[in-house]
Amino acid sequence: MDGEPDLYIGGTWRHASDGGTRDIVNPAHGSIAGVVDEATPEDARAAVAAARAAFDDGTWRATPVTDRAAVLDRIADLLQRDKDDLASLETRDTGKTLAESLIDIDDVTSVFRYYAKLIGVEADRVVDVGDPTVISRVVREPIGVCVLIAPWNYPLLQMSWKVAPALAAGCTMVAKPSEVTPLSTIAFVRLLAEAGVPPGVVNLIQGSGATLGSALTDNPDVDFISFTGGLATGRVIARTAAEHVTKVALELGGKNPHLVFADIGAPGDQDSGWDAAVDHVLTGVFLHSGQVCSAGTRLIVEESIADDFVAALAARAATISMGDGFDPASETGPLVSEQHRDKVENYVQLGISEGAQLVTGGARPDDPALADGYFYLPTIFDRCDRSMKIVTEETFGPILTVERFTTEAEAIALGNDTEYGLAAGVRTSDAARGERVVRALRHGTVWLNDFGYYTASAEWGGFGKSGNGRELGPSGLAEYQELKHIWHNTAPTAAGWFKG
Ligand code: TXE
Repeated sequence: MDGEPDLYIGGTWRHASDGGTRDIVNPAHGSIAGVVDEATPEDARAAVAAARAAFDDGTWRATPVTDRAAVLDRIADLLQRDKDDLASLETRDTGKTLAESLIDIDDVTSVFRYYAKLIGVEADRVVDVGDPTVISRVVREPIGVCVLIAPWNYPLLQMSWKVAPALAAGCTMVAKPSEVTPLSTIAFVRLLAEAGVPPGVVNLIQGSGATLGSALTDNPDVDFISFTGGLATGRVIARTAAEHVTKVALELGGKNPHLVFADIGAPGDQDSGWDAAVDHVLTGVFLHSGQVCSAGTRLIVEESIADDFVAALAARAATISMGDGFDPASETGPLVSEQHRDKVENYVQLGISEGAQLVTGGARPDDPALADGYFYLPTIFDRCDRSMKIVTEETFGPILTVERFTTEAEAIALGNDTEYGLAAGVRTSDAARGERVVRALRHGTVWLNDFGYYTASAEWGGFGKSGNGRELGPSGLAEYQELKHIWHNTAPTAAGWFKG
């Protein structure tokens, strides 16, 4: 960045082969946050070739598991050593609050620690084939060369969910952060050699997905593609990869329902779940200005409490403090780019024209201090229904839609009535109902009386068009492994099938 080479190919930092660069924008001010090299398709192909050569050379996959785990632990140590710098880069690049960026770096660290431990306790499976002279076992081997494509909302976090298990499994890889937010990933890759990752194992390119995409995904040297991003891009990647029968894992966002039952109590009741429910619905949709794949963007609330609940939410939404992520008073930052704010504004106009009732927001803030950034007010639409695109399409902005129900069955049907299936929330004080509803919802993560939390040791991923495959947990490692059945006959005799 800023004169330093930003492409890391075969263990060497390089500029783009045609000298191209890209300005990176700080969305809180519309100012330039840095200038980075912009790879060409030839650079991307060189990165894949370097990862292929490093995999075929076999050094990393032959490194004992305990040594690989030690490298992952060292990466975690270095992440903590550089936590403040990495978090600052993330805030400059994405606009999110520094408090959130610091949490992100802790979460990134946990992912490396988790896979360092898991790889150490994974065991091969011994299979009894009924013949004492045969040793039969199923072993795990690295899948090979991985292409890791990450989005802009949680740049380093999403990349770490891919890099950590890929390294643990013994794979080699090409990482491509979003061209909108590459800064933290560049700094992170600089730590890897220091931690002991050999040259060629992790390669880094940056630039436009549209330009580099086919060099990365239409490439017979690639064994696995892990992608997090939008549905449209995910479809293109899946189609392209099919040509080479390359395995693909996709995390494509969601349109996540948050179901609130009237039994949560009432405002002011002693020990009522009301305040917690209002707070979690608010946080679930407006954290990071709604730029979260699991944001609870659809409030599905029981009719008898709907008016009061929406009024309580709107009152709190209007007090959310927006600003530069470095200002400790800011509770949320801007949208990531001017282009993305245009998209969100178009959705708000669409919601109005579809007949949804605008309760609060629906505009840019009028604070002149925010005029150069890409800020947008927390927005709530009431009286929504399933015919509206604002209810069915992912807006990825600070927009909450409200639908109402009268029966449990209706709430479940609404919660499942989406082409996505990433995450859902349920609020109820009735434990039996809670269990019934969470089992009936077709989503990859369901929170009961909570919202938004995850852990490195539990799987993350979606049903339906939210994608396929899982990140985190044991399955997040298995994505980067092939299974091999080894049949070893220790006392060979003739098969005896053919008589001649
Ligand atoms: O995503 P893209 P965009 C959703 C959200 C958002 C929409 C579009 O609704 O408004 O997607 O966002 C790379 N081959 N999510 O356009 O294009 C790209 O360079 C290979 C949900 O920013 O999917 C970047 O690194 N790669 C989401 C990454 O794909 C390609 C988070 C994601 O960009 C490519 C972000 C191609 N042909 C947006 N085209 C989530 N699941 O959390 C682009 N890329």
